[in-house]
Amino acid sequence: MTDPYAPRPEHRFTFGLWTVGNRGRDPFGHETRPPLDPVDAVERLAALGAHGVNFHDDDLVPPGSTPAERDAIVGRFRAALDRTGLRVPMATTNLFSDPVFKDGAFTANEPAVRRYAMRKTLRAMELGAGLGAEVYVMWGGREGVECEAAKDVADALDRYAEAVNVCCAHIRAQGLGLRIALEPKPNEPRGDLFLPTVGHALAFIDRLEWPDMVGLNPEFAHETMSGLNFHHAVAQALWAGKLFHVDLNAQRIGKYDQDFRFASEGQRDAFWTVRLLESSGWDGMRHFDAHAYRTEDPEGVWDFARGCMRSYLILAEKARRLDEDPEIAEALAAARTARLAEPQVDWRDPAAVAAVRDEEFDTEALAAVGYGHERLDQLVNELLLGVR
Ligand SMILES: [Mn+2]
Repeated sequence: MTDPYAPRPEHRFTFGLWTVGNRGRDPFGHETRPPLDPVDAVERLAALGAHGVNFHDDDLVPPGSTPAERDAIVGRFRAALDRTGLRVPMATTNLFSDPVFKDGAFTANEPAVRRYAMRKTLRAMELGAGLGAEVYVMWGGREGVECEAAKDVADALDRYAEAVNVCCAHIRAQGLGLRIALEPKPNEPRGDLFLPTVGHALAFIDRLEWPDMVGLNPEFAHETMSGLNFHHAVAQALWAGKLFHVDLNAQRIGKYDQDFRFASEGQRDAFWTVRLLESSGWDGMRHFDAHAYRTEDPEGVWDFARGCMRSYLILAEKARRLDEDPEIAEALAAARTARLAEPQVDWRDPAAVAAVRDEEFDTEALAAVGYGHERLDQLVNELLLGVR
């Protein structure tokens, strides 16, 4: 019997080298797993049915490599991609591990650090584009502060915008064909990070030189850390035409940045996210920015990777069943769900605006209506719990 939840490349699942290559280090303990060769990561991911692999510059080419070493590493990696058919849809830069970035990268107070961060990013964009990447993710892991006195927020945002504009200018000048996806996060590793949520990042994009080149990479854990609704964040990014990439994982509100296997926590939020992505026809990558528990040996990493993809496919099937369920359809009608899509007043027509100003309403009758959300929500719950 064929496994209905077996991942295939057309499902567009991707993993970062840093995700399956995560060695289990945490702020309190050392690595529990040996290093993973990027070529082994490519082969294992391809065998599992993934579509692609993404990387930070330093994940692939260790810092301090000579140009000859760099070319040898990239050549060997490219050969593994050619052999397996795995793609590199996204690339990014590590602007957080090197101590030089301890006060920020694009928003460091020292101008030479900012220019070094730009240089590192321009070179990483060339590396990624050379391997076929079309999306460039920008996560400002050190763009923030603990000591409020030390950092002027408006200046920091000006410098952040300057750096994004420099990156866009380089993409245009070099014909790299990349779109930039900003990845918001509220905190960790800094006490507070700039561009903390999807909403902040959307507003920031409007102030850039080439706003059409810049969109979002929302991450489940990052919005959830703030107590926000990830499904809503993705929906607003889609509504704005700004969903360029998505980072899927699992997270509980109020905890450290957990980056757990997708849908291992927050199954309902994961379900609504999958339903949204699938029903919207969005054709971007379903990227898992997560890692295996520290308890795992090297084989447990592949259980983790398989689990992310299986859970997505199981939730996608649940979403299809929700849309085909006649009792749920009836409950959706009782909730008047489809009626929210009906525009009421043409604001370009002054007479229509004046008419709504003068309309009479029976608010008692309107208020007396029940919307049946308890029944609807329970039906969805029972579907998710496997008894429908
Ligand atoms: Mn991420």
